[in-house]
Amino acid sequence: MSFTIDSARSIFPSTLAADVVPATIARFNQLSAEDQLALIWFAYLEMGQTITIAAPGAASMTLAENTLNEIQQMTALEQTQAMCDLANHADTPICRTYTTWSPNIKLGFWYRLGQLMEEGVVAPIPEGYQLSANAAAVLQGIRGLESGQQITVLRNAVVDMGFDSSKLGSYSRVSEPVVPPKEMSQRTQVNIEGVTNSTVLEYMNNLNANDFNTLIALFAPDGALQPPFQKPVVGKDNVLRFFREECQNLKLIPERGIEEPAEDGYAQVKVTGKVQTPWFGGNVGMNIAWRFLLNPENKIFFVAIDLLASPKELLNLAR
Ligand code: 45D
Repeated sequence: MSFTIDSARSIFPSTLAADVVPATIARFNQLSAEDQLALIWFAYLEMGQTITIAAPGAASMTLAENTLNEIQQMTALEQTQAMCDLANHADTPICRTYTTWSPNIKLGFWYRLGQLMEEGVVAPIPEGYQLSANAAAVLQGIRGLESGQQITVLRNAVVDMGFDSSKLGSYSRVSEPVVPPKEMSQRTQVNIEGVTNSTVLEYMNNLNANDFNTLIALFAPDGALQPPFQKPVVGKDNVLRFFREECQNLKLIPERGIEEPAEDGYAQVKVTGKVQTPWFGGNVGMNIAWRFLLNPENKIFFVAIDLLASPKELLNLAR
């Protein structure tokens, strides 16, 4: 028996991911658009009291600028409608444009809209808006999550909005320019208790250095990467595009791991540790597991990245 991407997905099956995140998103998606916007507004304001979000890079703002200007020209009623349209996945020009954007541009767009709403330049959530009982329950659920899970819920809510990409036909994707890799002298080396596999160590170091060309050479041609709560991204070209569009300036802080042989000369390695996103820097450390399956040539056939259910999972290195 040889591994397939599908069978590779279940290596280290005892890994407990934060399923509360997709469960929360599913409940959120049942709410009316008005409730969704108000709920995110309240969640965002509350979270802002304990964790600070970094201003997005200038590039993502420029790419969303036309749409932001367009919204500012609207009447308050039209502005509210445009935001509800995004939550409703409506077929409008703005929703179509939104769908072409990478996650960081979508987040930057909402970051700016939030500021404009706070300033009263864009229609705010009405003062005294009453969430429905269901929406209040979802918000209460979000309050109980770890900060890494909270920001993942917010990110996924934002990424899901807009017109359905599968109905858009062919379109060109819009993402921030790729930053140059870090100078050799600026690079850091990870140290992972229990792990010496060179491919795994280089994976971490090259991702931390934004050196995506060196990073992608660690993958098998048919290799795949499965981001948290997503289907695998398959094939070197797609994985490289994913790195360039969604993985700039991450900070991976792997802590410990286990390596063991698998069938057919493959090897499986599980690593746990923290990841920081440039949006929140050191303020939020997400608890993460990487589950690698390496082929006999020590290339990455599969790697899954999971957001863990709890800090306790950082110590779970069982098969
Ligand atoms: O609707 O090894 C308002 C991979 C109200 C790569 C609003 C990885 C109305 C490989 C407030 C205006 C990437 C997989 C909205 C590793 C309204 C690899 C605005 C993992 C929407 C390790 C809301 C990386 C706003 C990971 C502005 C796990 C919300 C990265 C903003 C995780 C929310 C990154 C933001 C995460 C959330 C980032 C900025 C979870 C950012 C989250």
